[in-house]
Amino acid sequence: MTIATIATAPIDGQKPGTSGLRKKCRVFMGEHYLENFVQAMFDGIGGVAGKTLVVGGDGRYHNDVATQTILAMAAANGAARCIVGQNALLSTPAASNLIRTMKTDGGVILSASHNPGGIDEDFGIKFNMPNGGPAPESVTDAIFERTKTLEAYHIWQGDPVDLSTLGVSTLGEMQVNIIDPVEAYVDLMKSLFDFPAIAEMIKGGLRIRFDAMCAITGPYATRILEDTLGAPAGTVVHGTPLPDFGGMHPDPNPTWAHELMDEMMGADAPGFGCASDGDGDRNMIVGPNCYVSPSDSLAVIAANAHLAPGYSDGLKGVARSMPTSAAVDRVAEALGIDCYETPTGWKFFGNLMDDGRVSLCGEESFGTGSDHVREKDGVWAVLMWLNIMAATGKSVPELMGDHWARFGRNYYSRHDFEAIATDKADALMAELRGKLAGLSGRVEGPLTVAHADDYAYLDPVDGSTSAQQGVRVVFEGGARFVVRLSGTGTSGATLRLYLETLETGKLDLEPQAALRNVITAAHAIIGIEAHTGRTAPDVIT
Ligand code: VG1
Ligand code: CO
Repeated sequence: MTIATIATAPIDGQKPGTSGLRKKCRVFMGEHYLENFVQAMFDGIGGVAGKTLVVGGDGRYHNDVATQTILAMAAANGAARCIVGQNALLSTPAASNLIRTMKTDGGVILSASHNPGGIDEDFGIKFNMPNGGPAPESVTDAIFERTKTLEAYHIWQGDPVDLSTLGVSTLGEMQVNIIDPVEAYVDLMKSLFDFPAIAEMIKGGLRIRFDAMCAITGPYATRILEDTLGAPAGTVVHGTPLPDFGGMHPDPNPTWAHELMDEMMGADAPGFGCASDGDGDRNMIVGPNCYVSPSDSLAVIAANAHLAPGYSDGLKGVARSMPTSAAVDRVAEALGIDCYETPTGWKFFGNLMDDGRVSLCGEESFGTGSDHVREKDGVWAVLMWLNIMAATGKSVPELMGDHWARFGRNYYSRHDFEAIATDKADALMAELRGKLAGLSGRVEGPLTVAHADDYAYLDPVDGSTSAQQGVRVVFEGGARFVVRLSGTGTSGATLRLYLETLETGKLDLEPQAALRNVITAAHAIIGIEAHTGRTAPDVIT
């Protein structure tokens, strides 16, 4: 039972992307691979000697084994203490909460989020800072640089930790606390939302369906909706986290949460439907026959958050990622609060929240959250919607109808073209960037390009910059499209095309129909077919 220092060689390609390092599970299982990255991570954050870390993940295949490796390496690198969710489980927002409230030095979260799990699917790891949020680029760059020079790693060699039993034990000199992964999170939710009012609404007959997609939110949603708020057993479906997510693709959108969608669009639909992703930070909200786009969900929450006790003083400000629709901008304007635009990825919101500039953030990719943690939060969004429904007495379709009547409707859709050869995707982006300057004035059907650029962000808090965050083409009148390549995929490239147009008159169009001219113009300008051979997207949200 000793600390071993194991010689290793740098491994290529360990560059963390939008949300940490994501690779095929078998890559992580390769000799020294995880160990190399974890050592680079510890070194990149300035060492872990004397530090306290939170460790946990979404329960996907390899989660438990990887947790043991991380604990053994934390012990060998001199960490004072690790706080670990029982059975190595922690949703991403729950981990963020523990990192913050237990005043730790950060945490290691194991997840590939909404990507499928299993030995032949995806695995991932990321470091979160003491504020509970994902590491900024300066830190992930330092980690990446370290992976290139690493020659050895340190690991405690001894019996593994019993992850299933709550309590305190030791690994070498390091203390290990196994805690209930759900409890502190439930307390946090109780402090923000009107649980008695929601319970009353459920007692009054509101039927809820929560699809946990065999991923991490099952235990959280069951404890909150069924055990605490009194919803009947069976409200939460696919509620047990499984290593392969039961074969489901745990991405809460109409394509992958099709069972929920079928039920919600059916004759006997419950009054409220919702789903969350692999690691519990995403959400989808659906009413009976009424799909709520994530951009609209953010806007509705912005307009109504003051109805929840935790937000009764109003919002400090709001922020959305650049490709997210401007629906929330219109609400912010009406409320007289600031609205920030940031690049894709939750890490950009952290500085704004820490600086007290915003309390609500959201992305078009089914991510919504607030400054209660520093991650997006799926169960939080569900409870926020339920709180708004309880406070207003209105259904999801009524809330949407009222919202559009007041603010107009930003018709919105995202088209994903998946598994494109990386060189083709890069060539497409390079050609598009090359012609941006000449696009102004170009006419495509009824649309005329007003301006086009490659989005660059200047962080107003720390002055850091991030370039090449997505090409945007804006038409006269305000319709627009945005194109960028995904930073979270593990095979080939995924091209994301984001489409938006504002309507103040016609509020009940089918979104794809409302966006037809923008879609046609986008294809003509980008040349998606010429570059990739693709004419239609793989996933539409
Ligand atoms: C996607 C989404 C982005 C989100 C990221 C992480 O990134 O578009 O909005 O922040 O996933 O979400 P990309 O680079 O593939 O477009 V999750 O639920 O990993 O934490
Ligand atoms: Co996620």
